Amino acid sequence: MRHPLVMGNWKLNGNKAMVSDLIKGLDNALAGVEGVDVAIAPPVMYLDLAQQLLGKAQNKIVLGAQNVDVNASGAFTGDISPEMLKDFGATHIIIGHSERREYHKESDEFVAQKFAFLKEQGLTPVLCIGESEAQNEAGETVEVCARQLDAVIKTQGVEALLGAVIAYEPIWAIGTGKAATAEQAQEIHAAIRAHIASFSQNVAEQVVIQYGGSVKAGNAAELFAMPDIDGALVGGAALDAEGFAAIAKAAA
Ligand code: G2H
Repeated sequence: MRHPLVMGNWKLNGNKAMVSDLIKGLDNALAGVEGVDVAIAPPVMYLDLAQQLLGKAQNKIVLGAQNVDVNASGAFTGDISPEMLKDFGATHIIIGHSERREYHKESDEFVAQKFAFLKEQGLTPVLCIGESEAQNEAGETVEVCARQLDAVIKTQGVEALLGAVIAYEPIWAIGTGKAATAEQAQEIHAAIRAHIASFSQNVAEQVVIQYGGSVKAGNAAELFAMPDIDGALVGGAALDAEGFAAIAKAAA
């Protein structure tokens, strides 16, 4: 039985006061919510503060981050290693987000290297995949997702996906307010799972596949009612404690 994961991707937002308010507010709003794993990925600058606040929280909120480098240390200006993330208690690390693929020209192969490095370091990759609007309109959605997954599967074996998280995020739905319908998302999630099952039925059944892209309290329940949607990666709506907690409750 897969356990849903609702993770907040705060992107490039926040300051010390906001991090503090949001974590405390979320902790209050999550009282009594069970049956769902909840995680947050603040900007890396605030991991220290977040770790301290989560240490005092009543509810279990997993700490994550939004990116990692492929190097452990050395002359790599501006980069952050898995060891550094571990040092601040971050365990769930988002990689391959479409914003990084687009703005930082990250390739499938580079993202797969990050995946391997996180696994090697005992961290949980949250691997984002998803198609652009043009690819969607050309009917290439499943092919694009399969290619992005295959960069990991064909170099590390399908078992590498065990314990990792996949986030299916159609790019046309990200931050646009235009979420995929629950039926559209389910169809693609099922196809992604079928692709993984073509390598291993066991891995396909176990791997958590989140949906991401304009998830909010108002559309979360219908998405989570779908058999192949195991929670969500939430951007904009994760910046409001009550709203994000409502999404987590819908997955519980
Ligand atoms: C997709 C998502 C979080 P939003 O990027 O990863 O953001 O919920 O704002 O569409």
